Amino acid sequence: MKNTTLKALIFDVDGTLADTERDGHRVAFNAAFREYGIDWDWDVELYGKLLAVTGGKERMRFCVSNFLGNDNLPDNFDDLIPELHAAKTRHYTELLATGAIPLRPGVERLLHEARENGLRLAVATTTTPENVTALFSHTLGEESLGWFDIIAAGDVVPAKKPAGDIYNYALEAMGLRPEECLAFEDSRNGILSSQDAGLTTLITVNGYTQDDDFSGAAVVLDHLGEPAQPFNVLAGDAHGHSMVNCELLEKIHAKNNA
Ligand code: XBP
Ligand code: MG
Repeated sequence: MKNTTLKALIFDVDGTLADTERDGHRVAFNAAFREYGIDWDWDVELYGKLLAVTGGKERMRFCVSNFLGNDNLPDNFDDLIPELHAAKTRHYTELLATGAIPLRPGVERLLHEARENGLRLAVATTTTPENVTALFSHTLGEESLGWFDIIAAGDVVPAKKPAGDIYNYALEAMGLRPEECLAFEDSRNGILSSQDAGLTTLITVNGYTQDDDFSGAAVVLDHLGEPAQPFNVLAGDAHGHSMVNCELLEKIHAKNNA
């Protein structure tokens, strides 16, 4: 057995810590389109297809090239994207401030438990840093931002998920090796990214990602579970547990580093 101890947990944000895509990001994109007089309304189904590309600015370009074309768009649409995306971020963070998007089951419990057990915490996400700050501030309180060694987010790396760059960035910032950490993800692009960085990965699926290919995941669950709300195991080995706690994480880590 390799001489490794579990030292840190690295979390994706969108879809993993909170179900933000359908009723958060999508709604904020549409509000920004309206604000700029752009005749787009991304419905739930189309947005699911657009999630193939991570990053909001990249997603808008993908929509032009693969779905809605540029017939009804202003001539300077590509130049407008950064401004439009800033408006989307404003709408999104305002929405979070209303408390509209809660954390997923088991997230707050696990974060507290991990801290009590001396595990370090980090975030690795493609979303804009302000969005992460807003989510934590409006769910766990502002002091929770200090719980994380590093919040690696957005354009801080040139290549977003599925590239492993954002996880490598977080690992480097923490001075840790991948085998000392576990990653938490919800999507195909997410696990491709975490695996590219060499991380053992736990998956909690959501409505948009339940049919994704999670080959190589340590375990695939519907959520992290609570004492009164056990998770369902969709694939992999949950070692007989019904919620994700530090004991289960140690078992998963040991098995995947044997
Ligand atoms: C999340 C994303 C993000 C959000 C939108 O992916 O792809 O782009 O959808 O946020 P992951 P921005 O959960 O894999 O990190 O508009 O700020 O990019
Ligand atoms: Mg995600």
